[in-house]
Amino acid sequence: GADVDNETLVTFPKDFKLGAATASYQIEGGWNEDGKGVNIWDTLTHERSQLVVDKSSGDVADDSYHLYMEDVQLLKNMGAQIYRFSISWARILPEGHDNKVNQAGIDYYNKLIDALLDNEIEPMVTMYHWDLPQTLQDLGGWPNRELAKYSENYARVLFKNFGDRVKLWLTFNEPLTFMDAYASETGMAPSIDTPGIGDYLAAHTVILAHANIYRMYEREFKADQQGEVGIALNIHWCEPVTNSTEDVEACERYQQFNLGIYAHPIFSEEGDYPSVLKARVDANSAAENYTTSRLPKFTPDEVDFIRGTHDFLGLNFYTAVTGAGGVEGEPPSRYRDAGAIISQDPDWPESASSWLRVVPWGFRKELNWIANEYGNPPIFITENGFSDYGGLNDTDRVLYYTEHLKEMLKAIHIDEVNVVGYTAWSLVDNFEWLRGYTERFGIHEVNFNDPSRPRVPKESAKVLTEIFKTRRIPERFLD
Ligand code: PNW
Repeated sequence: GADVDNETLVTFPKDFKLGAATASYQIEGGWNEDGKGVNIWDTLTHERSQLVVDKSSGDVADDSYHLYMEDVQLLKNMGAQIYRFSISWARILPEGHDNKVNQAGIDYYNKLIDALLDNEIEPMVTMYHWDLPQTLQDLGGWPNRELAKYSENYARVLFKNFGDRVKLWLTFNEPLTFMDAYASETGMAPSIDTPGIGDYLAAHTVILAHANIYRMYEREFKADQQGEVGIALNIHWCEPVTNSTEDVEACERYQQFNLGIYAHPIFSEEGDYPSVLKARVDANSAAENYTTSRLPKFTPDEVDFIRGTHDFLGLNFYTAVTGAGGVEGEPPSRYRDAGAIISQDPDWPESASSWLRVVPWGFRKELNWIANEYGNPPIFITENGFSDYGGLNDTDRVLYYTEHLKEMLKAIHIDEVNVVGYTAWSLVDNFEWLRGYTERFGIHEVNFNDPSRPRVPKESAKVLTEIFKTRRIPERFLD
């Protein structure tokens, strides 16, 4: 590692970008206003509301469709340099296809982008944060490969309309999470129960879609617009339960099955799915009497086309798991295919979310794993955050942020991992998917019973403001 002084170690590099993140369905509301089409989260919350713990929806959410200037003001108050938000596909293309563009949707995002730039806040746009137009779900959703083409057509509309001002793009948010929407009938939208098959098909289409979008930008826009295109991937650090070869290899497989499934085709030098993924799914498929492997394959031309389609890697990091060698889970399933027994250490501090325990040192380890595996690409931390049940005095969240930022700074300064930016999840309390409004990730509190949806800074917003403005970790949070 590099030799660094104590002051440097707690200071953000000069060009490092700091800000906050949200997603369209979680904050916008305006679900049927001004020509927006229906998406799969509208459908799930309206027709299968029992899947959402408090039976709520994003029909109004934070009402950011009307109150976006308040969000911009919060960012401005914090001294944020960057705002990561997503675009609602069905607000731009109500029927999913590019034959009909909804001008009101274009106008909305133009107003938001212009307001951000007026306040010197850089927009970072996620093209897809889980809200697929229902018309495309009716064609099968992500397991249908045609969506790789439709995604490219949607992205072209975004580049044409916003690319003059938006220079940072993420094609997809957390494909790992939404592939699982095809692996259970009680999961996220569209909540379809085809484990070990539909989930791999969805992943396959999304990787092709990402590559199509990246290559189309290169061909049609890059020379002119000079932007950068990445993808936001999520992963938990996996800590082996013992240092036995079995447990260490189980965690390595966990990384390859959960991060490598997307990152290896795009970011590795050789491209394609990780060899361990192909070998295990092919072998399990044969043992389960399938004639064809449940994992679709890329042709050699596709491997070449996909490899290298990145300007940076977006990383959503929240927590860690423990991993042990062994096979668990029903056949067929991705969990069984991975052959790792995953748990969490009960000593790690909890949050309001069942899956999220606080393991800041896992962040540094994960960053190092990625840097080693993929040749130290620029990494932008697109999400990192903590859930509680609400309240302004969020000391656990303050600790979460300061500890994670300290670990990230060690990765940057000591380990020389190329981390270039960070957006906290989330700017405001919002619709937390199947957890509705019961779990809160916001650094600003929102009262969802008040029609004017007032936003109030929590203690965490105040500490992050201090960090954004001083560009270092305050003395009182150092050990
Ligand atoms: C991410 N898990 O989702 C999403 O990108 C956000 O929209 C979401 O609000 C945020 O993290 C908090 O949940 C995740 O179960 C959902 O491991 C679930 C998991 C991870 C991330």
